[in-house]
Amino acid sequence: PQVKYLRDYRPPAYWVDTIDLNVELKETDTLVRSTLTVRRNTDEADETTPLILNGRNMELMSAMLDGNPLSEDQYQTDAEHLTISDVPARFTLETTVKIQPQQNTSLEGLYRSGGMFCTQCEAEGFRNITWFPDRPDVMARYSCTIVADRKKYPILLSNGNLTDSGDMDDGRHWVRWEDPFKKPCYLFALVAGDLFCLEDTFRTQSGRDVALRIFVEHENRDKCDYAMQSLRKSMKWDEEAYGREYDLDIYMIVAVNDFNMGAMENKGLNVFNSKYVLAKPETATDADFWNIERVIAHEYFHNWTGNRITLRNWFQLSLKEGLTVFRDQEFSSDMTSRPVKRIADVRVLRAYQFPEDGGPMAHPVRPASYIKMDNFYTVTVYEKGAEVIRMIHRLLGPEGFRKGTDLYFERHDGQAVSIEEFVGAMADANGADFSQFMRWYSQAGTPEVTVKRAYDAENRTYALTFTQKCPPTPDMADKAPMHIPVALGLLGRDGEDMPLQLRGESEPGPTTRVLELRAAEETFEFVNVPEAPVPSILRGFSAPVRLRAGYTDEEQAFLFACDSDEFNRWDAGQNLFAKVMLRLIRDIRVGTAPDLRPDMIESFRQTLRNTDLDKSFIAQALTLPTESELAILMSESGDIDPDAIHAARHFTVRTLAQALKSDFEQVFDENRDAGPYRVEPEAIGRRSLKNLALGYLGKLETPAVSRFIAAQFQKADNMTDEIAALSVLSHMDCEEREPAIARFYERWQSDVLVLDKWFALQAAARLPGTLDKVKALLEHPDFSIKNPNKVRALIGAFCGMNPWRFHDASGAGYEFLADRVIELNAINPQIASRMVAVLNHWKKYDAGRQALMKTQLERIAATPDLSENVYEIVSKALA
Ligand code: B3K
Ligand code: ZN
Repeated sequence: PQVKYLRDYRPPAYWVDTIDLNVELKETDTLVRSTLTVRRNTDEADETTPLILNGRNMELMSAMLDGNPLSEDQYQTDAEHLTISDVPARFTLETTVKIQPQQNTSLEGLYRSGGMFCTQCEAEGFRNITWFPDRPDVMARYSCTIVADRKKYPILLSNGNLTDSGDMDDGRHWVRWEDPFKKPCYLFALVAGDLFCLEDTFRTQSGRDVALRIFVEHENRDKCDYAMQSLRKSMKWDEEAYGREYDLDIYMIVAVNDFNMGAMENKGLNVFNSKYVLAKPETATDADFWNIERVIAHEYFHNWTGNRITLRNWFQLSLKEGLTVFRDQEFSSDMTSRPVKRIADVRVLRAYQFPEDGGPMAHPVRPASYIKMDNFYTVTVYEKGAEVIRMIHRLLGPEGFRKGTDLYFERHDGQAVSIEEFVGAMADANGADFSQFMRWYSQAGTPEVTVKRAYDAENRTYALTFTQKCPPTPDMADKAPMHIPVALGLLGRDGEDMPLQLRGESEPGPTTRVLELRAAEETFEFVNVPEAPVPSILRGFSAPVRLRAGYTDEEQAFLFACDSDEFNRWDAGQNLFAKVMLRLIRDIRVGTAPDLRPDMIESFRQTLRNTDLDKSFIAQALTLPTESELAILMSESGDIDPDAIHAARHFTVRTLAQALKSDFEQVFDENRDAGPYRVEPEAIGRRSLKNLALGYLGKLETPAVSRFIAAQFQKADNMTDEIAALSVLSHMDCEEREPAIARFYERWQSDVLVLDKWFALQAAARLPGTLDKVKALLEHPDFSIKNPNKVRALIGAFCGMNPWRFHDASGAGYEFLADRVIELNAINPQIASRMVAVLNHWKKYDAGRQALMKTQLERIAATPDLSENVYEIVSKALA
């Protein structure tokens, strides 16, 4: 497999100005005729430069240059390219190919999902549809005529505006779409099917009416309202927050069941995994609703950050993804609760991105090389990319940031650009210098920031000395210091923020200051500090770093009780709980009886019963670090021990449940839903807290408790409560468990999305015998290995969310995963490579588990016809 390097990038030799497609959809062979107008890029090429087009899995039926059939000696084809050697400076090229979408299980290019046809072209799927320079810097104007059976496919969609349509006398019909905006081919889309359409309109700030259409299978017609509402909110928010107005007269969203990712921002025609569209209270949880709003917004925001301004090459992916994630995070914060959203995002970053940054797949936010681009749609490019944008936002302030985006849109609309153009606009609009800051884009690894504190009572000064160090990663040994914004406050003994005055300043400033670290070691000195403070460092998680502040338990408990910064307040609690559990892990491993200190139980209780705090916040604060999060912490100082981690966490939860039983019962009662189900922050907060209490109570595992939980399950009138109760039961060895699982299936067997929850919950169960159950479920008639949601629900949940059972010392979990990866490799390489990545961290376990994981990685590596996707992950893991 060939490695592609950023440093090798050259602009294309030929531009394509227009492409006209004619797609004849049939049950077997689909015919695609494409007419390109091509123009030589004279900066890069001369008359000796051949035209090279990408294509694969297609049969070339004919090719004509300026209307003349190409003879055999004028062109060459191999498995991936069509090369035409002698071409004029401008010409038209017409090719006709035959493709087989009904056999396309990779879900890349044109494929079938149930009764419909749909496409997924990002990153390099367009080359499965027709011959084309499949790279994002070639931007063309598209027109597309779709021809298909009228009965089976009454709805025929592509990008842009519908300009013409007609009937044929053989029962087929045709529709013509034209997209007035030029775009790279990864934004092309086509959909054909028999679909229900929910319609609405949106009036833009300049007074234009945009038709909004959501297309779903007829049976889902009652599950589109929330998605529509989310779309309208997103459109309004982008006008208000960024001054960005929608540009076409129509915006379409199509929900499909078979989809590799969450959704795709194709111009004017988003294609969505149905999971991020379909919802009603009986079938979707609070988390589902929140995700729908977020993903709808994300894809909508791409219209400006991704589509109008697109990428020069795939290395720049974070230019659109990091920025668009930042935008959707801000949108969600405005729609819900800012601190709770921030906590949820940082949880994801630490649980997935930090390990990625410390493992074999570590790569900078702008990767320098790749084998298969699909492997780089990562938490680093997306979530760390968003953190980098957030730091720019922090350094410039909201107004400076907005000046920067205004300039970016003004300068680069209609262009394919690089990250330099974005940061350049930020710098120019504000007269700022981001040259050192650019290292965030080129250096992988999570920087470690250590803080030393010194209070001088006599001079009333307080000095903080920061040192930063970025660990080596497989791609780079030595790292230069980064430009790190550290938001900071100082708490007095009374728990209040102190006024902050740095040495050299004439008067105190605001109580949260942003210190900018630039050197490997730096000291900041505060003056007029009346007493030794407790510092609250990295407020709001102002930089994606690991902080080593050397807090005592008492200081952490103090911050957990008093910090005015809610993020740091939550973080102090998590750090304290994690520290306590890491000590328990040590005790368990050496055979000491574990014990929980009464002051920890008391501090937990005070937060649980605190009526001044937002309920969603309390639920986040009292959700203990997960087994996976503890594994990450444990790996920082030795081998991960999944058994001891499970035992310590189980002990902690159970001890809290025993000690605070009546508190949990009371919290449960006080937070029952008063009226009908509503997706509103206050109601969501009550449900989160109520179900948190239920989860703790479940750990008591008495017959009375299991009866109580089963009763909650029976009574639930919404999916949030129903699944919460069932998932508590799923971990319990009680007589109510099986009947509840069976009843859930009977009730929901016709709803594929709800069944995903049913599969996932059984796979995540901590009971012994779970692996056998998972294997049996592979044979269940509602399971299909060809459907990515089902794979994620059953295989993903077992291997990713059930670390104790997956890492069973027998190695049975590893063998199971490898079997599935080998099976998936032949069906859907993108999904196979996502699944195999669970084994990336094999070197962090004990020698026995390491050997077992390595054996399976080697078995996968030796599989014949290994896809580039899986090869890249496995070879890096084994290196
Ligand atoms: N841009 C798409 C991701 C495409 C994935 C290609 N393998 C979704 C998004 O980030 O909006
Ligand atoms: Zn995106």
